[in-house]
Amino acid sequence: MIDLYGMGSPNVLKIVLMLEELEADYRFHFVKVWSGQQHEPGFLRINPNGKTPVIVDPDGPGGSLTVFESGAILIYLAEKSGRFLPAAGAGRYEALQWLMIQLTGVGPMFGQYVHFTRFEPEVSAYATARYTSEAIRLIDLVEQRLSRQAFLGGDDYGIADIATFPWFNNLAPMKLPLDRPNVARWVEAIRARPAAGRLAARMAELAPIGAADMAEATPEDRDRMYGRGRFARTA
Ligand SMILES: N[C@@H](CCC(=O)N[C@@H](CS)C(=O)NCC(=O)O)C(=O)O
Repeated sequence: MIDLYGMGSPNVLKIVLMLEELEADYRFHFVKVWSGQQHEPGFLRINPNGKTPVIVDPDGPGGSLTVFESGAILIYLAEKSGRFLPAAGAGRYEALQWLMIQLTGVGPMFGQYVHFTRFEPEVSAYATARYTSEAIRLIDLVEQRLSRQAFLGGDDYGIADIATFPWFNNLAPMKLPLDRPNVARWVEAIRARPAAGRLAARMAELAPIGAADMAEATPEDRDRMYGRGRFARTA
């Protein structure tokens, strides 16, 4: 059975969706990131970067395998199962480049957008405008891609879609534009998948645990998460 260490964020939910698509046997271990559990020695042994998600697969190549970074985990699970990523050829790189757009663009930029519009809206009008523009630019990029292809990776649903869906499934609560017809068609197609139904059930379980972790965070916990106060570094 695979052990998944995570919380309720899109980076973790993409792994939940993948495991559900694979109908894999897995156990979810909630990591209280607001309380700082990701900085404890036991967690740092499985991810020195101190972030979720991490998986531990007892049935990896040559024995137990630990994988961190959501993109690496998706590629590992796709290669192990032989599903959701072409094994070779141009289609593999087409899918991987759209996976990279999620990992380097959608994830970090939407993350900053949420930080400056929801968590710390009053600190910087410049940052708010910058990340709002970048989030909308990325939505338009995905819209353009999906106007030509059924799925992000190409003709078939795969790990680029699985990685990107958890952010795009949340455009309404993030107050980002919903009037992109191809994005809307693609989101609905993924929502209709049985694995996405199981993901939604898992999200409903995780939401109150995550909300309680956040509510219990001390001012010091928040400073550590945001790298400010006594955690601020200077170059
Ligand atoms: N590039 C990493 C990002 C991981 C990441 O930012 N994880 C967040 C949750 S979405 C986390 O664990 N944050 C805790 C922290 O930053 O201390 C991935 O794709 O796995």
